[in-house]
Amino acid sequence: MGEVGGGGVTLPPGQRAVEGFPRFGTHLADPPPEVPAAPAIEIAGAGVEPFALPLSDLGDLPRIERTADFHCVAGWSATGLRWEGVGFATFFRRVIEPALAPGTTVTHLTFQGLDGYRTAAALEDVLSDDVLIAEGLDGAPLAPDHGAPVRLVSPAQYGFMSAKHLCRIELHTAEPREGQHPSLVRRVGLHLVESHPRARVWGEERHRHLPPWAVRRFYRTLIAPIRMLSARGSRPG
Ligand SMILES: Nc1nc2c(c(=O)[nH]1)N[C@H]1C(S)=C(S)[C@@H](COP(=O)(O)O)O[C@H]1N2
Ligand SMILES: [Mo]
Repeated sequence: MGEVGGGGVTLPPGQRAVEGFPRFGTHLADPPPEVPAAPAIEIAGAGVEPFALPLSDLGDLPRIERTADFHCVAGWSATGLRWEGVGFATFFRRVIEPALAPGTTVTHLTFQGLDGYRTAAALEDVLSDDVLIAEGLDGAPLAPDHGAPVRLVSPAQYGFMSAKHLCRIELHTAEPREGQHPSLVRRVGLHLVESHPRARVWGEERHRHLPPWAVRRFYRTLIAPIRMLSARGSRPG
């Protein structure tokens, strides 16, 4: 079972609680991307004519709040984060599904950030009740470091599924296979840590091919350098 973290919180297996919520990611020291004047989420891919939903229209959808821990696959967990935004299932039913050509069976979605980051999730995993398109964290608008203007948050999956600076969602009828970053160097690096397609934290689905014990120690060695680099590009605002 999981470890008991600092606040007495039970964490998933192989996770350790950290103080606060560090900025962390394959963006490394790159500063957070500029938010466009009229930000939107583009929807494209299987069964849809591409379209864009202005973020200002998110306000028409019901708002929810979820308090959850956040688990990075490298082994750190931030505890007790209070997210606020639109449930992803609501977004899917109200925005995406009505635009789908009849007979299209979406199985996977790619989430893309303004920094070019991409990650693919199984539809059933992100339709879970705790998955949000988050606009707020702990009572304030989402800071640039944590994914402004909006990000995906899927607390039951490792953090790499929770794409920050969300600007595009692609629909697929089978699992897409691609790296998570436009830069070749970072893609090769990411290939070594080839992520699990489901990434569910309670099943410790860290790596696509290797068992969790084989990667835990190696992943831990990545925490300090990535955390240091990410902090260097930080713009908390
Ligand atoms: N756009 C974008 N989203 C991203 C990343 C990134 O580099 N760019 N890194 C992922 C990883 S590996 C983690 S652990 C979390 C970290 O979120 P945080 O920086 O808010 O702590 O964001 C995920 N989403
Ligand atoms: Mo991560």
